[in-house]
Amino acid sequence: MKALVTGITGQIGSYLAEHLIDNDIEVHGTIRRHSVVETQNHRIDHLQDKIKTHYADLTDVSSLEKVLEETKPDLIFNLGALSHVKIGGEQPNYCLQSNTIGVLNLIEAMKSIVPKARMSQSSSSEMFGNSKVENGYQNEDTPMNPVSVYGISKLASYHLMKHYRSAHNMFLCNSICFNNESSRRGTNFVTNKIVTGALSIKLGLQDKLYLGNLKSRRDWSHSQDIAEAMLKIIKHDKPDDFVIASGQTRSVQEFCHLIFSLLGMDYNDHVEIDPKFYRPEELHYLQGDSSKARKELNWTPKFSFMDLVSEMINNNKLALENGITINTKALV
Ligand code: G4F
Repeated sequence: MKALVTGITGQIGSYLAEHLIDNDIEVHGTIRRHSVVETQNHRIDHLQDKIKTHYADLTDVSSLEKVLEETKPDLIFNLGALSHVKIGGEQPNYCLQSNTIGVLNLIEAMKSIVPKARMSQSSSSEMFGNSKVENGYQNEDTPMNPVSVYGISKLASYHLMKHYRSAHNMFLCNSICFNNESSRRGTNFVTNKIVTGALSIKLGLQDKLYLGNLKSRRDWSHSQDIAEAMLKIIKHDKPDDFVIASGQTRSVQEFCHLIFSLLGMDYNDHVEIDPKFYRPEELHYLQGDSSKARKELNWTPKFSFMDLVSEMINNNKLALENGITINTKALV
């Protein structure tokens, strides 16, 4: 069996590649041209002799057709995207091009070249926006009312998947992923910005950490658990949509308090609010109900929240102590 992973250099992509290899699946991944070639593959460097990478871009149909012709995959995982919500608002046209038109390009290329293949789209809990949540949880039936260009781009591609599935009888599934983190997370996402910021303060490398809205709540899982769910979703006996989440919600403030406390500090002494990190419109509350995936796919997360936090602290601490440069002053 052969898989093609777009976005293989990203956080989930790298865990998914490892998981596919462990399941004896041949792994191909697409990478884009990047001006800083030295670091672009750092999450998959350890896999270079086990996977094959191809240059392609979701916004370039001919490159997608070429890679599908060359690899003829059985499974396609679309993880490629502009994945940062705030940057999506700063580059709205590109966000829609890559996250929506890119998905359309991939589905159309798949329809003509490998129509019997299966595809999983990385859909996002950002699609829910601030829709009313009756019992405190978002599930597959919760109304979707996005509050960001990124959320809108993901909702449109979610519907493209559903439409082509029913109109053209294709095996297309949506993995509706809630926030997921690890020590491989970019430091411009809030969890790793806090962990690397707090560690740098502890090691005397900086004094303050500047953040935006501390009140918003997120449902944070480990990305490795999300990657494992994606394989179960695509291997299921029918194409369907599944929420993948821990089921626990915490505020950014609670996350800050925990990380600084674990490092023997009080976040009030170091964290300052900078309005430039606020979103134009905030998604306030996420807590996912993944009972459908747990029941139908027998999926359960392996990592507890504290496992996740410990891994993030320990691996980043090791990196900083070994002089590995980590950008702890993220711009977003
Ligand atoms: O870590 P974040 O940037 O993640 P966000 O926006 O929830 O998006 C992530 O999860 C989505 C799934 O729900 C994915 F689709 C998406 O690709 C991505 O992985 O921000 C989390 C929260 C927000 O409420 C933000 O306003 O943290 C708040 N925050 C407060 N200060 C900050 C900061 N976020 C960032 N990035 N930087 C700050 O300084």
